[in-house]
Formats: sequence, structure tokens, C-alpha cells
Amino acid sequence: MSDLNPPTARPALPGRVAAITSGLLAGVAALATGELASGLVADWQSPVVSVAEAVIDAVPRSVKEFAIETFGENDKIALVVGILVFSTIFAMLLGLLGRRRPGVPVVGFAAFACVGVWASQRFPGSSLSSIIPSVLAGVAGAGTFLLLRRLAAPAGGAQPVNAQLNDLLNDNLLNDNLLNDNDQPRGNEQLLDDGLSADDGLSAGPAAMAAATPTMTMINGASSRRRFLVVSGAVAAAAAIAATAGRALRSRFDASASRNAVVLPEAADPLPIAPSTIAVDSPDVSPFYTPNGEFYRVDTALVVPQVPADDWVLTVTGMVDTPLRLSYADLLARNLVEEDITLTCVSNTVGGKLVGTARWLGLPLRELLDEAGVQAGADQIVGRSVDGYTGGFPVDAAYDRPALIAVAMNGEPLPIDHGFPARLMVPGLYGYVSATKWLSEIELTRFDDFDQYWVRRGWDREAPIKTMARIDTPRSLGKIAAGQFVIGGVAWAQTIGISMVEVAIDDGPFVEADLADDWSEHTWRQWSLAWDATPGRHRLTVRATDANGKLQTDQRAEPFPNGASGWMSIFVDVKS
Ligand SMILES: Nc1nc2c(c(=O)[nH]1)N[C@H]1C(S)=C(S)[C@@H](COP(=O)(O)O)O[C@H]1N2
Ligand SMILES: [Mo]
Repeated sequence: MSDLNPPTARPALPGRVAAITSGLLAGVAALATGELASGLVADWQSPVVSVAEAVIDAVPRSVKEFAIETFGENDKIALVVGILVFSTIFAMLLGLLGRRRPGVPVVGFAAFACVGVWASQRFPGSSLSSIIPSVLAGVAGAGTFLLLRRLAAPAGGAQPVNAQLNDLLNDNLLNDNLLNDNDQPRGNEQLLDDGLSADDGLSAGPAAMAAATPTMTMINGASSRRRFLVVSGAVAAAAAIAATAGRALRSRFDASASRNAVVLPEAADPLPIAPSTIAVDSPDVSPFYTPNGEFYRVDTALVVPQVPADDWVLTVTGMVDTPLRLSYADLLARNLVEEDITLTCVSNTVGGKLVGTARWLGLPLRELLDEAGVQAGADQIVGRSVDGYTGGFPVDAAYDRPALIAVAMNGEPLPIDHGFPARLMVPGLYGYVSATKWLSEIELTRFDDFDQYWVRRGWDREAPIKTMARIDTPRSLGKIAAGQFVIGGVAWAQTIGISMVEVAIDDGPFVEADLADDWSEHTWRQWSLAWDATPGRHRLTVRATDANGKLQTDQRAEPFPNGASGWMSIFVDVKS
């Protein structure tokens, strides 16, 4: 006991629980401030979203694949939750460290803000002002922490010995270089520490506390603890309101009102309505046209870009004689054409669902290129998105097939998820190179001069879609009744077409399936095969041959780096 400092010379420390709580609430205040700020200006983003998007762009493929395998379609939600969990743990740790050194959390929140500032400035087009949400978040975090810490450590005067003992037991360091501008009697540390952690006095109220504790110190402790709790509660409530308000304000920038106001022109030369003979007679085969709401979605955007049609401009740049600039109205005023095209994602596994067919309305890409005048030597067309994404494909693909700048999908303006106001659509090429959504620029360049988004991450430059057959019914590992069953599915070989689909049962021979009528070499083709199913477990294997007579390869390949291949095989249990 002899080495106890005189009471008046002892600086106060907030209790551990109070310190962690201060850090946590400061973190929550920072995040909420970022959300609120993001609701103020259209191109101010939530720092959490900016950082999450930066993570999506930065993580190696193996991590990305792990995330998709583990969380599936929820991978983006998992990322946001991960960032929130990391931020709150980081903030609590800062709170704890700030118990002795309040400068640490201040630096910590500044660092936190810097990450947000960096993430907000990753694109060449980012406005400088878009750093503001992160800066405000950092200031709110540091400020809230200092305020709460001060309320949690109102000490410096006389303190009961048990508080000092508690300090000695908890800490060995006695010479803290704390800010100590408080004038409250000592004794709160233990109250906050014990009280908050043991949860005993929270409902007792100051009167009960005062009655139960005879000394002045304890009465003051109770009231200062109460003040800490009240302010903490107020911070939490304000954060909830700020975050909610930010979200609500942000919905102002939603592009759906703009999309709803679009009046689509008629195609100059509309495609006929497809006859019913393009479909096989099975309700379990994927519909020929994939409804927009069921069309797969793949992109790197955490928050779908919201581009009102009136604000949208498309430029044609790079190796052209005359750079072009079109508004949405300019685009709609052109002679638009319709094309039925089956889009496929390179990440689609054998038998997977990342493929769909739609009727697209748009401007033939070649018309725009001819107007701009493609210069000799340009061999790559790069589509740039408002969100920084890029895809790139050979200039030839704009001329040897009906590539579009598409504005509509199955008779509706492009859904926002699928690229409103406009996207590229090129038959026969995987979406990552061709189908840039929220298109803002078409740049003519050379493959030698520019690597697009996924090419920088190791995927192939050239990405023709591989011929594939898929079984839609029966389901893999499904159970069906013995007797007549119609096996069915779809097969695709875009730009070539499908001439044959064959199915093998167990180790039996490949039998030719019935094909629905061919509609276009750019769309998939439905197929079916009547099967007299016998009880037991059976393996069904399917394979397609393209219109050039080329059988799809049975060589199994994973999607990386240029698309999956192999024959789809499933097992099915037939009940007697
Ligand atoms: N801006 C942007 N466009 C994009 C992508 C993207 O991440 N960002 N992903 C591409 C990929 S990989 C595919 S498969 C298609 C998917 O289009 P969908 O979501 O309309 O089905 O969009 C392409 N266009
Ligand atoms: Mo894709």
C-alpha cells in the first residue's frame, strides 16, 4: 500500500467496459455518419460500400471463389457484414487502448477515415468531394470517443482506496500520460467497470443507488455513470436515426423513377413473335425467354449503379476518326433493332444457371463504329461502365454478328440490375468481355494496350462461349416415379447453333433427343427425350453437337480461365 500515489495526484482511467463501450459507440457513430453523408449527394458513397467494393476488386481469385462457394449469392452481404464486424471490433479495441492513451483512438479513427478516402478515390472519374463521407465519419468517431471517454473518466480528486486497489490489480502501469481535465471525484472507474459489466445498477436508478451508498463519492459516481449511460444511449439512438435517414435520403438517387418514365420506341424492323414450336412440351424445361426477374445477375457492383437516363451520356473514344457523344434521347431516336440472344457467364459451371435468353432492343454497334470511323490497328472494343468496370472484345465481333448497344430486355427498359440505361450485348462471347452494363464509354484500342477488368485478374482475353448441353428435368439427385418420364433441357452454341443433343442412360449408348425448332444461332435450343424409367438409381449424361457438326468436348474444365466444359451428368432415383 505504501506505493499508492496521493489521491489528488492520481489521474483517472475509465473502466474497461466503459472504455470498450466508448470505442464501440464511437465506431457506430462513425459508420452512421458515413451513411448519413452518403444520402446527401448522389456521388457520395457510404464508406462501407466504397471499402467493400475496393475489397471486391482487390481480393485474389481464390478468396473470391471461396467466398462464392461459402456464401453463394449472399457473398456480397457476407462481405458487408464482415466489414461491419471488423470495424466494430477495431473500434472496441481502440476504445480499450484509448483508456490510457486517448490519442490512439483519434489516430485510429483517422486511419479508418483514410481507408474510406482511398476507397472513394479509386476511379479516375471520382470527384474529390466524395471523400467527405469518410472524413466526416472519422471526425464523428474520434469526437464521440473523446466525449464518452471524458464522461467515463471523471476523476482526479479524492478516491476511495478500493478504486486504487482495483487499479493496481487491473494495471501495472501507474504513470499514464492521460488527458485529465476532469473535476469529478475518483471512484467512478470501478463503478463503471463493475456496474456496466455486472449490469446491476442499470435499472436501480440514482435514488436507489444513493440510498444504498452512503458516501458522497458514490453518489457522484452513480450520477456520472448515469450521465455516461444517458449519453451512450443518445449516441446509439442518434446513430440509428442517422443511418436510417442516410438510407432514406439515398433512395432519392434511385434510377427507377427515370426508368419508369422511359417510353421505348418500336423497333424499326421488329422480330416476329417466336412460334410455340421453339419450346418442347415440358413445364420443367427453362422457358425459352428468361423472365427479367429470373435472369441471372453477375457483376462486381455492391450497390447497383443508379444512372438516371437524363444524366446518361455515351461516348465513343480512342482510335476513331470522329469521337461521338450520345444522350439517351439520341440513342432512342435511332433505328433500333431487336435481337434474341442467349447470354452466358464464364463462371457458369457445367449444368449451372448463369445463362439466360432475352429479346434485346438496341442500336447495332457497327452503326456507331462506322459513324465514328474505326482507325486501322484498333483491334479491341472496350466497354466502360460508370462503376469503373471494363470489358473488351475483338472489333471483328461488332461486324460478324449482331452486337448491340441494348436499351431494352424482353420489352422493358433494361432493369437497373441489368444495366439501365444501356449495356453492350454481343452474341457468342461470355458476358465478362462483352456485356458491359451501365455503359458509359466505348473505347477503340488495341489488345496490346489495354487489359480489361477480368483479364487483369488472370482470365483469358478471348472468351468465346463453349458449346454446352444442360439437363433441366429431372433434377440432379431428384426422385421420380417409374414409367414414362420426359427428360429435357437446353443446349447452346451461340453464333453457330445446335444440330443435335444426345442422352445416355447409365452406360448405355447415346440416344438422339428431340429438338425444338431452331430459332436463332444466337439463342439456346430446347430438347427433350421420352424415357421409360425403371426403378433404381440411374445416371443421365447429355452432350450437344453444334450446327457445324462439332461435338462438345468431354474434357472437364473449371470456369477459370475461359469457361467450364464437359458433359453434364446427373443421378436420379426412380421409385417403383
Ligand atoms: N458494369 C459491369 N458490367 C458487367 C459486369 C460487371 O461486373 N460490371 N459483369 C459482366 C458479367 S461477368 C456478366 S456474365 C454479365 C451478366 O449480365 P447480367 O447480370 O445482366 O446477367 O454482365 C457483364 N457486365
Ligand atoms: Mo460473367
